[in-house]
Amino acid sequence: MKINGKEKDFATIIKKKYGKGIAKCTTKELYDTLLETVKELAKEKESNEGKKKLYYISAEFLIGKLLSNNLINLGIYEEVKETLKENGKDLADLEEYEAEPSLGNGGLGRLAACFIDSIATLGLNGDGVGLNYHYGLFKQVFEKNLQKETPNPWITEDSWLNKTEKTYEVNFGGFKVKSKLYDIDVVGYNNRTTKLHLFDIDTVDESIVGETIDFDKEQIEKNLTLFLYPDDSDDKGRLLRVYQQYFMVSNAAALIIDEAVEKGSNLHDLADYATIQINDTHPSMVIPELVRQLQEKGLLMDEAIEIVSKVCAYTNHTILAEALEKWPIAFLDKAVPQLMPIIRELDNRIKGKVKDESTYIIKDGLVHMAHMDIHYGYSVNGVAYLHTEILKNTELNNFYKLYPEKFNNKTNGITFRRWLMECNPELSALITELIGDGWKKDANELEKLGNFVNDDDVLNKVLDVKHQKKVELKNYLKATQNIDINEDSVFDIQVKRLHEYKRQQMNALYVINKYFEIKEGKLPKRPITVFFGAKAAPAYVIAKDIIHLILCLQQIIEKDPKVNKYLKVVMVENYNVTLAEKLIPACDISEQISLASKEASGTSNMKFMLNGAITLGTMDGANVEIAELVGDDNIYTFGESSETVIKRYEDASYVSKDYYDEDEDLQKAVDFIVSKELLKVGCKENLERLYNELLNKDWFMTFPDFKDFVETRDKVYEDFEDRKAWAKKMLINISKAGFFSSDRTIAQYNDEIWKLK
Ligand code: Z57
Repeated sequence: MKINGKEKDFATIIKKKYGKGIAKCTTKELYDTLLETVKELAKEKESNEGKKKLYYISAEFLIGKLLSNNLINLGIYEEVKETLKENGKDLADLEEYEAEPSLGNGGLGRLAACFIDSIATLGLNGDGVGLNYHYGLFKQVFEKNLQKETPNPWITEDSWLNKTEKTYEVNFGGFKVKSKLYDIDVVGYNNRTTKLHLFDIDTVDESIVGETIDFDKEQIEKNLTLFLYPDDSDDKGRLLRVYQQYFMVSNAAALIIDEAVEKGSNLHDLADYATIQINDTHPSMVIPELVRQLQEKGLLMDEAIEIVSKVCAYTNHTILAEALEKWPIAFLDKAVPQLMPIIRELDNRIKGKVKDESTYIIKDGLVHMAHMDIHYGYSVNGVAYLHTEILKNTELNNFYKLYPEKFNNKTNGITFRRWLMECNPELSALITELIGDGWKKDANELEKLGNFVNDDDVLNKVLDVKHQKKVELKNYLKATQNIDINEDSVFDIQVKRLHEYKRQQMNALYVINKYFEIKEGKLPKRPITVFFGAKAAPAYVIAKDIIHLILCLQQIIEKDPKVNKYLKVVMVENYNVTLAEKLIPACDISEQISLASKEASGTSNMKFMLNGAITLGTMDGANVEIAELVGDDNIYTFGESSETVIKRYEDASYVSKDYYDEDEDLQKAVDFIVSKELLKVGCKENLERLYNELLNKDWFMTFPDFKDFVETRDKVYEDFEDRKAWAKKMLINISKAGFFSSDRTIAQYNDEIWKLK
């Protein structure tokens, strides 16, 4: 590898630094040195310095561990791995040593991370802007079959953060703070870099955090960037969150103005220098804040608003009402009083010209952030075809009627560097052996794999790779969580945040049903391992009850000698990006079972498909596009359509009890939640609450889909036994995954929204 133009090898660097060979070094010494080396290499790479720049502002960037990812993108992964191996060291140990920065909750945060990887790789002039949370998302531990949350520090002395000199003053109601900017260099797979800008303040006090994640929420100076708000698609709204969001966007706006002026902007032409992508409503206050800062620089209100409307674009990631932020005026008056007059002005302008009151920004004492985004942004996009259609025709129809030209779709994508090359080098090597390595730069080339669907030798190799990844997962879970797995069982996996609309509870009902079948002597042809991985928001009671149910089932089935040979439930602890990278390549069946219309896109569905898992899913989110691409023979879909579901909500006609009364199997499964057996290992309060919730409400309609789910899933297990036919399905899924590269998504954002050179 080259550093500052000179050829240097890792062994020489180590020798110089520690006066000994690689073989004699500790993991920490090796890790620290590689970190430093990668940082230096990243600095040498060029970034795009074009006139117009994209600022992707997001409250979350779930970047995951960076060492191996950076080695791959720098093109020195193999070299480093080999050198370590020659000296009796394993790169995997260094990977384990690295702390995972959990600066995101789930899909939305991971999407932002994939996007900056693709922005760097495509060589676009674009940066990420967010917050440097000291603890990120909580660490999940299980105790007595319940989720406990503990703090998860990730910033070590030598981290990926580079301290910069940038600092801004940010005013809150009654006090002000000084920001500090930390940058992470994002290395593209193309000799290019870009930056992730994470703002922080010096006064944050980690010592106010104890064993739990509770802390004094009053002392803003001490806690502003301490934690990532741990909710996902279920925003309960809190004052601290408003402080965080304003801190983020006020810094972002100042940075944007600074950088534009530095390049020669007179601010009247700011739209030629900057475009902002607002990731969900969390950064929406950037609209009034940018207006405010432009006024401070001497621009008049009219012009400031006009400029901001040419700069800001909004992405919607959900139709769940509780995730569309609406802040009480009182909150904003207290935290950011300087913004309220501007927000009122923005709202009055709409009230002066738009009749449809449902689109107003301020209603009943609440500020509707998404409404502000749509009126004052130049683009509104959804994240999958179906999602965008639902926005246009239902959820945001009143806005669509006002501004049809603003609405567009950008189906999500994932970076194949992390989600194939890094997590599955074996499959990557097989693909390259078959079609060359052009797919690494152009994911559409994966289509060429279609030529091998009748090649028995290739199909066997595909199965071999899958088996190897299953063995690797088995060994990893044994070593890290002391879990025993049968690698010859079918690996059926549902990993994602715990939310009722994602319907982990329906998956659990299936497990109960299977448990009964086995007890009655109806044995599956092959043992089944059902994996779950999920964190629940700490305040989301029912979500935690569902975790409780799954952990109790795990225990009961484990202890049942009649059943445990055929069925196993594994709820992995602390599901995160690192675990995703181990679970996904090992998966046979990808559970994507959200209630149709509710999952905006999903992105794990894409990662699973790319790694040769077959989807069992509803016609929701990006599953619809997966089905379209692979065809009916290569995906298993079930359940009611989004139209049916939407109608059912509209006429409020759903009564869960009716389904319960009709279906004996369902009844048995639901009743088991509060059976003697379960109450022996679980908590009465939690289990009864969950039981009642399902019986009396079942808001996400698991009962109507239950029968179809059971039948379809049983069919999947049956088909799995024809190994050749199954391998063919796997290969077709991999060959059709190219569309879901985030390089494609980002190219579309650029062509149709940002228009960067
Ligand atoms: C989040 O992870 C998503 C949406 C939200 O509004 C919030 Br808050 C968090 C997810 C969606 O649920 C997924 O369906 C989608 O794939 C992902 O965002 C990325 O677009």
